[in-house]
Amino acid sequence: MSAVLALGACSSSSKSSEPTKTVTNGKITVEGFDSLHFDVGTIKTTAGPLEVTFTNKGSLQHTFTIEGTDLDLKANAGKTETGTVTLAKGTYKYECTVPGHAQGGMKGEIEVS
Ligand SMILES: [Cu+2]
Repeated sequence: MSAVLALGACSSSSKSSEPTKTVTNGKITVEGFDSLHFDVGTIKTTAGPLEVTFTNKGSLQHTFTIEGTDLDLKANAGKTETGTVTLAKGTYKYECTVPGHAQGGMKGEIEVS
């Protein structure tokens, strides 16, 4: 539990401690974990369609949801969901919408240039 709390404390800034991934060929894969993090913190891409493949590596339900878009991938334990969203230039926030998960660290940003 203390590890989860520490993660939450770190993520009070807009930057997550998770790595940055740059999209190639309009596709990205994201993994979600029960420790309440994704395997990516910042996603960099260019305007246009983005295909997201989200795999839930945990035993809880997780989602990969981009605010302000209709991309809302809900994956049950061990499942993979794929969806495509068209993004305009700007910065978007994404998170897991299961209550408490974003606060625990399941969130990040997409920078579209
Ligand atoms: Cu979650």
